[in-house]
Amino acid sequence: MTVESTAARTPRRSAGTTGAKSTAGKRSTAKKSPSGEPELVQLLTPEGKRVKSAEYDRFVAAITPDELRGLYRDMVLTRRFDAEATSLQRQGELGLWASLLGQEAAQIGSGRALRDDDYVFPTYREHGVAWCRGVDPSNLLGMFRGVNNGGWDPNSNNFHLYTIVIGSQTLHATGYAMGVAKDGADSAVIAYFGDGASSQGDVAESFTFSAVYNAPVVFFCQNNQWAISEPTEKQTRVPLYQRAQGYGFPGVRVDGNDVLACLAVTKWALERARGGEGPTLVEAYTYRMGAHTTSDDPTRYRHDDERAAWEAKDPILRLRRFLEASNHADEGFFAELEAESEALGRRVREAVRAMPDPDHFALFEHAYADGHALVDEERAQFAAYQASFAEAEGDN
Ligand SMILES: Cc1ncc(C[n+]2csc(CCOP(=O)(O)OP(=O)(O)O)c2C)c(N)n1
Ligand SMILES: [Mg+2]
Repeated sequence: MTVESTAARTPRRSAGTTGAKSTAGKRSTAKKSPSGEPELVQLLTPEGKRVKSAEYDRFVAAITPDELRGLYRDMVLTRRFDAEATSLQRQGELGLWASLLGQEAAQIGSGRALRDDDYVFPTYREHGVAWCRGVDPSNLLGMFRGVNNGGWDPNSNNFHLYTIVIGSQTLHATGYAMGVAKDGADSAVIAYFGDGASSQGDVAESFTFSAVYNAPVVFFCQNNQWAISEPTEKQTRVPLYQRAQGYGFPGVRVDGNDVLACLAVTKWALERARGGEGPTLVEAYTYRMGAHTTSDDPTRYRHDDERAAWEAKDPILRLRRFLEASNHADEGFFAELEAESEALGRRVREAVRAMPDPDHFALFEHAYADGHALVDEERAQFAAYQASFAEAEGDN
């Protein structure tokens, strides 16, 4: 059961980790702590300290201060855009918005690991990945305003349209990756999905097919602890990354609030895909700081202290601490970025307000190439409905 807007559950006190004890097998790449709980791959602590990793350091060893500032800029601008979109919904300019607040590191780290010729299959929350792919943020808002069915050409940026049917894009990604392999290309495919989606049959099927066909696909699960009102422990009895083992490919849990770790782990998984080693499951352990969407009220099913605990692990704050401590960024950098953020907010606001309303009857176009009797009937019904307003106005 999930609840959006009409929840009546008792709020849960703590997200904790997933319910059952770890039973990881030998193919899992995450180490175990002495308590037996799985450890996250982490390169930056919440305090902004760099931690060494024998396995993953090589993927970020050559990163320059400029690139580190770039990751910070990506996260700040994505958060600013996201906040603007939430405000626009509250002002009635959008019908709905699904905020990524708290998930910036998972999305920017994995998004920046990709090459231009890789292909991305997102859910409806991947605004940070869209940013990395060069999709104009304003274009993400058309669908949420109800004026178009997508807003960008998927093939211009190798970034598929947002998918709201939970988990289905993992199948699209798997099929696409099987095609990439048949073409003999060395590009890779990445499919984003959530902890809730991991319960879908589509995801299980895509794991089976990608493993058996050795498809060059990375399954990037953002475990943000919630599927609307359902906590992760209602989705699984083992940590999600361990699911991969049963399908015959590796799974790893990464600190989803650590942009460096997400970058490194995704690069590793993409390298495997390109090298013909097949799929990888990356579980980015993170937190949905906001509501599921603007139609949801999370105070009905979770306590504020849970959010407060995750605020201490904020992905942007920890990179800022690292940049400051290592003298990679000064006050001038942060001030300029603040101004750039505000300019982005203004630009997006103006772009949304200027979006033209579509022709109402466009809704019926392209449903079938050669038309269909049912669509004709629905079009006629809709025309009568529209005409009823004109009559009502005439009566007054
Ligand atoms: C097949 C299907 N079932 C149900 C829904 C309704 N629904 C929309 S979002 C959502 C929860 C998804 O949770 P998760 O996969 O964890 O992603 P998150 O929203 O947390 O990013 C559900 C059940 C849907 N869109 N598609
Ligand atoms: Mg979720």
